[in-house]
This record gives sequence, C-alpha cells and structure tokens, in this order.
Amino acid sequence: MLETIQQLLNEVEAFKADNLQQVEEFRIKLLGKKGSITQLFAEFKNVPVEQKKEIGQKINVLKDAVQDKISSIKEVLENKDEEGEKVDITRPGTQNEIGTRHPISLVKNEMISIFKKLGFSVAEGPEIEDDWHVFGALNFPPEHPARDMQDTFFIEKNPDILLRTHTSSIQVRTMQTQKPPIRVVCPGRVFRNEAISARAHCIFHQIEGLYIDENVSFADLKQTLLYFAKELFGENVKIRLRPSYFPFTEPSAEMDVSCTICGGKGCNVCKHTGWLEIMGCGMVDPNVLEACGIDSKKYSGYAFGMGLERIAMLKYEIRDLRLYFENDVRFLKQFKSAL
Ligand code: 2NL
Repeated sequence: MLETIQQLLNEVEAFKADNLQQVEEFRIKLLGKKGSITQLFAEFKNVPVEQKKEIGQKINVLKDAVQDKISSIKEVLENKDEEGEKVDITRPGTQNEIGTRHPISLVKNEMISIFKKLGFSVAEGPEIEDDWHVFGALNFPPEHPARDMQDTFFIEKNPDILLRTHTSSIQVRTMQTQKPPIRVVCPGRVFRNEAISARAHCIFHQIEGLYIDENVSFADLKQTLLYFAKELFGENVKIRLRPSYFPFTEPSAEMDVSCTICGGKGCNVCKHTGWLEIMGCGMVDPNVLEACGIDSKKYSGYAFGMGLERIAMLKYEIRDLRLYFENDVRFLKQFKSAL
C-alpha cells in the first residue's frame, strides 16, 4: 500500500494539463467514486492496527497534494489570482521606476572621465581628518582664519580631529604614499560651519586635481584647464586666469569661463560681466611638497580645485543649492545621463 501511495504522489507531482477537462479527468481518476484515493480509503479498514497511523497520514498527504495541484492548475487556466478574481492577462504590468543619478554625481563622473583621458587616476580619502592633513601640510599658518571654530567643524573633545574643509587632504595623503610622477583627481564631500542659504551649505562637494613631475610648468596647468573647460562646456568656451592667493599654491590663480548662459554677451547669471568663476588653481607651494616628503628641487607641480555644486548649477541651470539636499524626486528625475 505504501508503494501505491508513493507512486500516486509521483504521478500527482508530474501532472500537467492544457485545459480544464484534463483537470476534471485527473480529479475523477483519483478522487471520484472509483478513484484511486477513494479506493485507498476503502482498503484502509484492512490495514493492521500498528500501521494505521503511518498509512493514514500518508493517504491524507496524498489527498491534499491532489487538491493543491488541481486548484493551482485551475488558477492558471482560468486566469484567476489567489483570491479567485479574474485577471486580465493582456493588461500591462506595473512598471518599476528606474532611479536617476544625482546631478552632483553626474558632473563628478563627467569630470573624472575628462581627466582620465589626460592620464589622471582617482583617489579618495577620509571625511574625518586631523589638523595636519587639512591645514598643517598645506602651509596654513597657525592663526589662519580657516582654523577657527567659526569655519571648521572640530571634535569638541579633541580639536586635532575635524571634518575636512577641502579635498586637498586626499592629495596630501597621495603625496605621502606615492612617488612622482603623480596625476590624481580627488572628488569628495567637504564640511564648513556655515549658515544654510540658496548660495551656501555646510556640506558640499569638491573635486581637486594634482600633477607632480619634473619640469611641470604653469603653461601645463593652463593648457590642461583649457582642455577641461572645452570638454565640459563645449568647444567655443573661453577661459581666463586672474591672479589670486591660496596658502598651498604659489603663484595662484582663479579661472573664469565665458558665461555658459549668454556666451559672454552679459546676462543675470554672469552679472553682466560675460564671465563665470569656476575654480582656483596654482603651482604647488614648495613648502607643501617638502611637508609631504617630495623633493621640491627635483619636482614641481600644479593643483586646482572646484566646487561641484557650482558647476552643476551652471550646467543644469539650478538656482538654489538647497535643492541638492532635499532629494525631491520631481527635482532628481530631471537628470538623465549615460554616466
Ligand atoms: C578652490 C581652490 C584649490 C588646490 C585647490 C591643492 C592641493 C594640494 C596642494 C596644492 Cl595637496 N593645492 N589644491 C590648489 C589651488 C586651488 O582650490 O576654490 N576650490 C573650491
């Protein structure tokens, strides 16, 4: 009898049907008046007492299996869902919405791919840093205002630990661990103790670049930045460099591009100057090279840095910085790109 039950179970498992009639035939064959399972129940009275429990359970399992099989095949054949509701199988399914990349990530990825073509690689580093990697190694004098609590988030218990205020600390770490020639771009999140408005936020993003080798000159810097600007804003963009000051570069400059909105004619965005400031740059100060263990007599280098929020604002005409952090899908889903 156990053998018969097992055989029937295998049969049930393997059963397939193309139409409801086949299902009904299958039901009659097993559960009908003369069906195999009905017969098993009839023979059950002859089973010796000590086997009744085992065989009884097995017959019940078999019966349940048949009923489950019948209802699941019927569900499919009748196009009904689990609750027995009729399903219109020609109705389009619910679409899974595909996410979009954040505009900050888009400009970051685009910039990285431009610099990769010039042989730069990407480096990252910790957001929580020590004073030396953020200020000390970068030639900041001890009393520099950036070191003030007003501008930098310090850890109260240990003011040597702070949130990085620029991504230059990544480059400091790169110089400490790699030998020239060095060609890196360093994207990352940075923190400054500022009141939040349409034009400022306490958390924002930068990308910096560093190139160190023998005989690197300001001309190399200028040509690299011109190539970068053309790739990012188009062949017709113009650049200009204005003298500036940073503790970590000498000489230092700020770079403007011709206004991406009006093309240089003058408009609201460029405040009728025709130019937009997009980054700071310069030749790495020899003090910085030496602090990071690089021989400043043998090597020279250039560096530059820019804010990603600002570039994305210009590229996508975003008017308010706070939109970047609210993550409203109506804002986010407007940006589609291959990168
Ligand atoms: C800006 C200006 C700049 C750098 C960043 C740098 C890094 C090292 C050494 C020297 Cl390790 N310089 N970075 C240089 C000039 C300007 O950023 O306005 N950023 C948003």
